[in-house]
Amino acid sequence: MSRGVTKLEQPTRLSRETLVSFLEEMLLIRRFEEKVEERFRAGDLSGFLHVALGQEAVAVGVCRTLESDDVIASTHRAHHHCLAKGMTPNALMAELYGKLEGCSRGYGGSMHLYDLATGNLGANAVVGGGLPGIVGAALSFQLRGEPRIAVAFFGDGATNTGAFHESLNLAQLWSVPAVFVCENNHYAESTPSHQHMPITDLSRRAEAFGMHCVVVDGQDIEAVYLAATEATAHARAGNGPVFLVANTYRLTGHYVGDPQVYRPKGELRELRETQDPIPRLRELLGVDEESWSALEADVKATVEASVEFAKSGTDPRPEDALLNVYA
Ligand SMILES: Cc1ncc(C[n+]2csc(CCOP(=O)(O)OP(=O)(O)O)c2C)c(N)n1
Repeated sequence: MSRGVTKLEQPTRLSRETLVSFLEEMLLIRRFEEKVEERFRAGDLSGFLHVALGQEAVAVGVCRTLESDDVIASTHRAHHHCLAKGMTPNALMAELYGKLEGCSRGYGGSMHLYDLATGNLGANAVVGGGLPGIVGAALSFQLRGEPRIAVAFFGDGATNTGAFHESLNLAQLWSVPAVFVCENNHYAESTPSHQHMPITDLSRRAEAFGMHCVVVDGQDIEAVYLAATEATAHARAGNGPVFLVANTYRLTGHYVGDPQVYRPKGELRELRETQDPIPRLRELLGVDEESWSALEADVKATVEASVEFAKSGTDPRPEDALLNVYA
């Protein structure tokens, strides 16, 4: 697979205004997650954290094609999806700080982020765990005759789970309005995809079910947006589910603190130089230093404000620890 950044020669198909707004949103997610890493290393945050540096274009490109009452389900690597679907940085940061003001009232943390108000059915620590619920949500939209769609995000590793195959099978059989977005970052934890699956072309996973499939360069946000527009329109029009494969790269470890000894020497540096969706879009738009600094300042202010909001939040009471525990 080619890793070179090909300079986009065709004129952009989206307006400059739209692309600038994509750039702003991706930068906010990037700086937010870098801040999360920083606060985790400083000992402010507990738990286990997975960030999605490098994968922002998939989350933003797909979520921008959704309506507010469409729903998503995410994975253990969920911050970018949550922000792109409309969760506020304050609600997310407060959750990571374990505060009542967090999206899951401080009971969930990074892998259990829920926000029904923005159509977020939740992050999920179980690999492949979000897919069955998305089929159920899509089935309910179909049965009620609602023009809504349900979108599952998951990694390449998840395509090896039984839940993935069962979900795609039923989704196609029942022709539900679902889009399955595979963020193929070429690794499952420390295992490169060629060591965990016998095929390289992930679109073939969809062939087994006769499902419509779209494959896209996940580092090119304009391409992601256009591919997602096609995929979501297909599902919304009642033509059945779609498997959307976004080929992307994780420009960091599997988890915060991962020494990444499993990567070939030089891989990370090369990927950061050639596969970062943010400089790629900045270059396409020709954003000058002055505009970039202003953008950075805006984003920084939002991220810092979220940290202040989270720090001054309310700690859950120890006596409420078993609230909402049913089993
Ligand atoms: C059912 C299940 N099996 C194993 C794990 C341990 N685990 C956590 S993340 C991960 C890798 C997932 O890889 P992928 O789906 O490609 O997502 P990525 O981490 O690349 O975003 C594994 C195996 C788990 N959480 N759930």
